[in-house]
Amino acid sequence: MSNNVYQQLVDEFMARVKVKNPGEAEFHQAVQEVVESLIPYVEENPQYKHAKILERMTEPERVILFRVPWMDDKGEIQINKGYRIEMSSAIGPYKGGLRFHPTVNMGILKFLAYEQVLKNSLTTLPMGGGKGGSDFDPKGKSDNEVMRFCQSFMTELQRHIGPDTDVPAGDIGVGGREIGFMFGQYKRLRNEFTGVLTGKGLEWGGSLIRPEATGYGNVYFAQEMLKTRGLDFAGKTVAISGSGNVAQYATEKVTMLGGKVVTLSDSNGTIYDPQGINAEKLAWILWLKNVKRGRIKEYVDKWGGEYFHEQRPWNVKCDVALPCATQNEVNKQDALTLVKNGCYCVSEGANMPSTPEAVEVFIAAKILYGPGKAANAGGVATSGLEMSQNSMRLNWTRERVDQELHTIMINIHKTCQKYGTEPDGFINYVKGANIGGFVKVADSMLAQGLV
Ligand code: NDP
Ligand code: 2IT
Repeated sequence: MSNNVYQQLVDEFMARVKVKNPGEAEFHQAVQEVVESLIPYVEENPQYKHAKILERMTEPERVILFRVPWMDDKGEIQINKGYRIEMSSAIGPYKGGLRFHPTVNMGILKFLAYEQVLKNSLTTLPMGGGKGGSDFDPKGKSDNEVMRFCQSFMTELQRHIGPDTDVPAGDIGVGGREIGFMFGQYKRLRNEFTGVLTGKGLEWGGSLIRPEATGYGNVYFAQEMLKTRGLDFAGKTVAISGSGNVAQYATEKVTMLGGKVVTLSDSNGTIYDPQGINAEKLAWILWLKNVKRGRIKEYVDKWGGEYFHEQRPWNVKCDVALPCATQNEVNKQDALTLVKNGCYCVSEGANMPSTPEAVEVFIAAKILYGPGKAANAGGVATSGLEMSQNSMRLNWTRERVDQELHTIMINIHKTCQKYGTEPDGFINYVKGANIGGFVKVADSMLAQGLV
């Protein structure tokens, strides 16, 4: 079949998705990227076509939407929306993070849940896909306000989740503090101590390496990509965006491997430190972001370097770029600038940080480009390892979990290579990740009948 015929099938598919899911721009974007890879594959494998697997995967199994009322410190009543998208349980219980951010809406959570299904399949662990969260903004709230919100959120969510049903975790705005408050409320309401959430504290069922896992895993994936060209991180200049959980531990691992991280950012701007963010500076950033909950611009007062207000890191010259903040944070112009400045590897710690136009630039330039659903799968993979430890009521060592995470990332890279290598030897990781994640989910759906 010619490319034109495939394009027509993609256009028809997307026209239906847009009619059924109006106004959900990020969801449309995520689906489009996946079906562009998958429609040719499904045409060549008609068992998936006849069973309408792609159409079924694009409709969530269940969407839960609820009111979250809570009282702030002044005694004023606040109302937020709460969501859980249970996208697919084909290969295991629904699994995926919770995001608390004022931009959260149905389209954003459906895009994240959709990506999660394929990502979780790529890990090789038995996890379906889901995502949830709220338009609640933890910024500027007291610990007591965050606790009251989390308790109210969980009071409803607990009806719908469970260790064999749906296992949420963290994402933007949801870290150890929030998981603790939600776990406490779940336990109180259900009278059970189970692995219903991941990202728990080490003393109460959490796994070693889970806090590090997304950032470390992203760097392990980038390392595998670099290896295909005989390269490694030693002496390389690395630009990272964000300064939250994923960015922090990506910075740590790059530095451990001999690379130099020169940027971090938050929603206000970017810091640039040409000397590199070493272990001492990073320890201070962990305190700044996780304890003081301050802004990244405070870095330059303490350590020097430059602050670029309301700018992203992509104008800085680098060998490797790791976008670790949020969706659509790398646009076409950013991608062109990165490539022009000699960047040859982009590995996504965030979910869908590059716009479709930016992805096109990376693929056309044939640089190493690892999409989020492959490159950031280490976080959820280690959540899967946390679930295993909870089921066994055992705790594995740091070395063991790190080793398993590393092996999983190497295997995800191999899967991408298997399904994404083009006739000229170029590895199209977008295609590789989409097809590689799809096959197991699709075969499971075929086996389980029309459900
Ligand atoms: P955190 O809340 O810990 O940190 C988020 C960081 O990104 C902060 O520096 C934040 O800045 C910045 N950011 C958030 N929204 C925006 C925005 N709209 N514009 C600019 N900067 C923004 O979240 P995580 O580190 O956990 O998540 C980062 C990304 O990684 C997300 O895309 C998430 O989906 C993805 N991810 C996370 C995993 C995990 O295990 N945590 C696993 C896989 C993917 P500010 O403080 O100013 O808001
Ligand atoms: O996007 C993601 O993979 C996450 N936020 C982690 C999900 C999880 O269940 O650990």
